[in-house]
Amino acid sequence: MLASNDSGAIFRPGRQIYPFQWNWDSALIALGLARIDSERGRTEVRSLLRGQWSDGMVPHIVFHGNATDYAPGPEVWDSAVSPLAPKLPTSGITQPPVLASAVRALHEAAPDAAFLAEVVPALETWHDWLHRERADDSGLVAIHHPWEAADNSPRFDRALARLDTAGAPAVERLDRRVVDAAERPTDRDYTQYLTIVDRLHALGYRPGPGEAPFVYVDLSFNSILAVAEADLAWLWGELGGDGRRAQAGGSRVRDALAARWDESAAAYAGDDDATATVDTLFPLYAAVPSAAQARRLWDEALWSPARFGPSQDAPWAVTSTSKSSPAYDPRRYWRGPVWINVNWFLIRGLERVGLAAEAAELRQLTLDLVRRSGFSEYYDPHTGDPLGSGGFSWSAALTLDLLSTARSRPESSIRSR
Ligand code: 9WN
Repeated sequence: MLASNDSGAIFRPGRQIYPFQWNWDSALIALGLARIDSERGRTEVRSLLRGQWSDGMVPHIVFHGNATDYAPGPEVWDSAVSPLAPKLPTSGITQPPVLASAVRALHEAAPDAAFLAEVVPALETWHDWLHRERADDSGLVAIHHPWEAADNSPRFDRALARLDTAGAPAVERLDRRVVDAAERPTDRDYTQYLTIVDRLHALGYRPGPGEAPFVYVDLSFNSILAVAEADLAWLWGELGGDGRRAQAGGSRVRDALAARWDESAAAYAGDDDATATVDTLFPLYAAVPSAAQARRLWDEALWSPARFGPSQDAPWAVTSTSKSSPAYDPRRYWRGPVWINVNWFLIRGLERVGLAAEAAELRQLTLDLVRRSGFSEYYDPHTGDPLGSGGFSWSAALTLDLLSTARSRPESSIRSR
């Protein structure tokens, strides 16, 4: 399936809807390929970095070709408006920085010092850019568009409602030609997304202090950054270089995430505490919770039938929004469905905090879901139905990663099964 999405230089994220290269899709695909085809994984990383801006930002989409079946396309983004943009057209925003973790996985599977020398400095400038351009007072970094994290997640509703969308650009919905409208963001969502793009474009994609039309401190983005900084410091160690900035950056983010622990919710407080989305569990990925907090997060939130875990009427987990939230919408994109990448992040977090049996349970459920419904973009938690784009690359690549890490479990645990 992955081979059918492969142009040789980039993997398209899905058989449908997405014809270009997306940032965290490519990183997760490269990570999943690490043990299978590390050379192809390295090509994916190189292709993505061709889109890096001169100030360090690695954009959320790199438009390698001229496909016309995606909106908003390169002409809307018009990255040439900024002198910082590369020649290759790109979007003007970024996405969760998984890439350093992918490069570490590639290096662990098949060491290649020349490749590290080529890409590690680029990762350093991207992470440094995030702390510089997106700094928040608390030590975390902010996102400037819902597309930098999880599009229509209810956690962004309140911040988006504050936008003035008068004079918004016309919305073009090519996605709904191939996917049921009920599984995608609404036109109102798209009006807000395009309003932000329009404003950011007018500011050359580099808003000054107080100018960004949308600012949100996303826990998923920051948790991914915390892990990526630690991985980058490790990569500098392999290279014999100086990983001190990365190490310190990662620790700062982890400490600031730890301060968001909410004792009454057994989860972390997001920017909008009225919404309960899976974002509030993400610091688990960065092993932020203490042993006692991790236990409560699993029992009372992640695996709770009333919240994110499997229940009688919705046996597939983890839901992207809590089932007890009024915003829960089980088929609409990031407002309820199960995503394979979310499960993968949480499995890795459970392993990191030592909840091995719980990690194995979620891994098994995730593998059962793809066995039942194939490699889809997301899934209905009630029926397990595949939703969104079919033939979804990161769902396949992360399945490879889950399978290969299951195989490398200690002998004793394999024998005792
Ligand atoms: C907008 C490619 C991307 C993912 C995002 C996902 C979705 C795009 C869209 O698809 O976003 O960037 O058109 O909906 O939300 O996480 O990277 O798979």
